[in-house]
Amino acid sequence: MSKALEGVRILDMTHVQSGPTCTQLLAWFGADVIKVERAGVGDATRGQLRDIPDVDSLYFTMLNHNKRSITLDTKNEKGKEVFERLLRCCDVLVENFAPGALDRMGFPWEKIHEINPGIIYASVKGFGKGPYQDCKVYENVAQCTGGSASTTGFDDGPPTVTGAQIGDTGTGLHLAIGILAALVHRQSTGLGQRVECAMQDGVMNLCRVKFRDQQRLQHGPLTEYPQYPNGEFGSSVPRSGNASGGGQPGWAVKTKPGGPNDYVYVIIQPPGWAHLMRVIGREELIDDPEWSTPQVRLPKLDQCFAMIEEWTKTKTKFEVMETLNPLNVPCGPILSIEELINEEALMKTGTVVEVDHPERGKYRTVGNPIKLSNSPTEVIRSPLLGEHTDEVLTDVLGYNESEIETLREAGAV
Ligand code: CAO
Repeated sequence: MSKALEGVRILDMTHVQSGPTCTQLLAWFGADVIKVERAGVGDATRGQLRDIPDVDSLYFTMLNHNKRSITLDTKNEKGKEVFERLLRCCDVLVENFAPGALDRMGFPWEKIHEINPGIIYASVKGFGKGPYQDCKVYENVAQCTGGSASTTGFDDGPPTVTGAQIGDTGTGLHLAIGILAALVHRQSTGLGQRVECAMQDGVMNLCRVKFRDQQRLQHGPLTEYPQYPNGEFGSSVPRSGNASGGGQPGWAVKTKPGGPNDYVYVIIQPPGWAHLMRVIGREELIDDPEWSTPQVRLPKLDQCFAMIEEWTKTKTKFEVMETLNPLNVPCGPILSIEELINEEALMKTGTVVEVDHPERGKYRTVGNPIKLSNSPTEVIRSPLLGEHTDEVLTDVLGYNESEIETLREAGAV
């Protein structure tokens, strides 16, 4: 079975998390991803947060599956020649260096476009053009500068970053979408183009509903936020705790036996109201004019969820799920990472995968969350540093043995 992106070759100059997320996804779809790393050093994450001495970290292995690794010094004169050859035979260049790094290597976009007019040049940067364009940026900086931190957490607590890596992984996914669009565009024009996604912009896109609420705020309080009706609204969208971001109220309520993740998120929709009240033993509220419509419930959502919690506290989160789901009451148990990584159904779909690595042995990872019916993903272990240098130099770039030796002697590879 052929893969969706078979025949597409990616020159992968990415490191850490945002860029590697993008190229890993493209590799899962079948692209030939050649990761360029500095000899002896490699992607810094190979050595970060190591759990086993001298073995590539899980941080690295889990973001670099299905890639080939070559070591190349792109600042070395001979290395630049190899880099140029790579540019000629690749469809896409992806990088997430600090701003201007490729220009400093001697490869601005104009030169890259001249070398290969068909190549797509895709970058992640912290910020777009503006006062912060030269700044280096990591995940939490993006969460803070993209509107997420100011709207996450509880009203009486500090701005809070979220565990989901919306700055890094989120921007990597945005970039992958841009690359795919540019590949389609190239089919009719023959030309590559620049694809850029700033982490601040990617986070803002994921915070779209908060920009909706900012403008609603000019017309009155945000009635679905926990600050309504008794709290204060300032001039900016406040932190909304566990309130639902949509039009239906929701909250995380406690369940049995009371551990840190024994909670279930329950959403109250008008069609589920009667079922919910019956289940929790408050049938008298079904038609009570003080409770029966969303409008009258809004000012007392805290009481609503307190009543529901009285019932959920007597069940496990899974029992609540089993009871409420058939009644069309949307709910979701708070699942811990431990529960998810051991979930058999997720292993069957390939969303959780076990991978064997020659140096670290078996480990589990999150596989490709996007399933293509004619292009299933096979998760292949990440490459060791420079594992494919000779293979790529020979098979892709056409160097012979003595030429490779010369490159080695010059310190290029
Ligand atoms: N050969 C020769 N030189 C190489 C090389 C190679 N194969 N690969 C990298 N280098 C050089 C770069 O050219 C750069 O040199 P200059 O400083 O002289 O231009 C240098 O190595 C370091 O690159 P860097 O500045 O990108 O790395 P850093 O560790 O200092 O910064 C990061 C890391 C992530 C903050 C920065 O790359 C960045 O802001 N990237 C854009 C935003 C981003 O993706 N952030 C998310 C990272 S995931 O949390």
